[in-house]
Amino acid sequence: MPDLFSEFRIKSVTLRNRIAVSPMCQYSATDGMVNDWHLVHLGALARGGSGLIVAEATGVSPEGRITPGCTGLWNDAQAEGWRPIIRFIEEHGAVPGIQIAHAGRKGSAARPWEGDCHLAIDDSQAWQPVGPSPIAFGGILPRVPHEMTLQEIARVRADFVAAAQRARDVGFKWLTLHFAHGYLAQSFFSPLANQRTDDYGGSFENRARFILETLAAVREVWPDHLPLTARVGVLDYVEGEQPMEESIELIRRMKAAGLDFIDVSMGFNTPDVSRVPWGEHAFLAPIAQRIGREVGLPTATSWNINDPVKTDELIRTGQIDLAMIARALLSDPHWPYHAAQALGRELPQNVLPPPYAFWLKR
Ligand code: 8OZ
Repeated sequence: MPDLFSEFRIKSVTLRNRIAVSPMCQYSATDGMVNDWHLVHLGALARGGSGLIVAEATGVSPEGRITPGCTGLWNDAQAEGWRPIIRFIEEHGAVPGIQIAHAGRKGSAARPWEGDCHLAIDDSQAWQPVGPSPIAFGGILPRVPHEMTLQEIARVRADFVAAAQRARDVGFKWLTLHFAHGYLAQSFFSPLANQRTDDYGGSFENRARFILETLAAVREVWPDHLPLTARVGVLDYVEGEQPMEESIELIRRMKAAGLDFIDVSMGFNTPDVSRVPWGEHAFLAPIAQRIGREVGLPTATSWNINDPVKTDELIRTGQIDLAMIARALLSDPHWPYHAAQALGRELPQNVLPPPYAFWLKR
């Protein structure tokens, strides 16, 4: 069995280890453009030795952002901005990935440290959020979304395709579709957010349609030799969510539509997260393992993955193929180095760049 420091191969991509940077919003872009912040933030993570770096939820359109500070890929200038970041990540031995997203009814929000709530309607940076049905998320995101027309659904699909093409053209090697966390695609799948009576709502087939069509359209342009992955919210821990069997069937159909890898996450389709077992280390891992086995896809999960010994065990026992690590890597980009120490392992050659290895091994 592989361990935390084993390579991971998928399609033409090889990761130097099983430590992956989970996408983490930085809310620090202007007009969707990355800047020095993103280079230093992601560069530090590459320097720190992780195998895969998935850049934050990046809007496929201005209205697809969560906040006005989110990154975007709806124009070529934004795409070009990623090139130095991609170059730095690759020069330091990591694989550059990006998560493309549409925030749906949770969009048009203030940055978390500026309130996290929907922007006022008359705020110059606000926009009208959209969704499958005119049902507000609630809590601090009370705005009722505009119910998307079929034409608008087709437009968002085309926006995902265009963003995937830009990601491909500037050199990302790993693409993650954000189909989780109550954002647009996830909200089409969830009966908690979708009460449409047309082909995009009601039955399982109809609620799955937005995700499956978007995935299939992206697969047409995303190179066959590169992994096409998705982060999917498989449960919400609230009454009224879809049964797990539906989530598993969705992922089975996603595999048939060209998905190569699944990152199992939550729904967050309502403000009620009181039943999420936050305190348990890697609490989604058993669910990810079940999905990976039943569907037959390489699998990752995230959430509260921070203990090196327990994380190594998740890999060695075959529960997950990759550990998507977020906060632990933010607080310590050199988590891979410290994990090797905690595991009593000789430091793999490729975890520290030579100028650091030289000093730290003395
Ligand atoms: C965790 C929970 C809810 C949303 C994202 C900003 O997925 C998020 C998010 C993360 O982009």
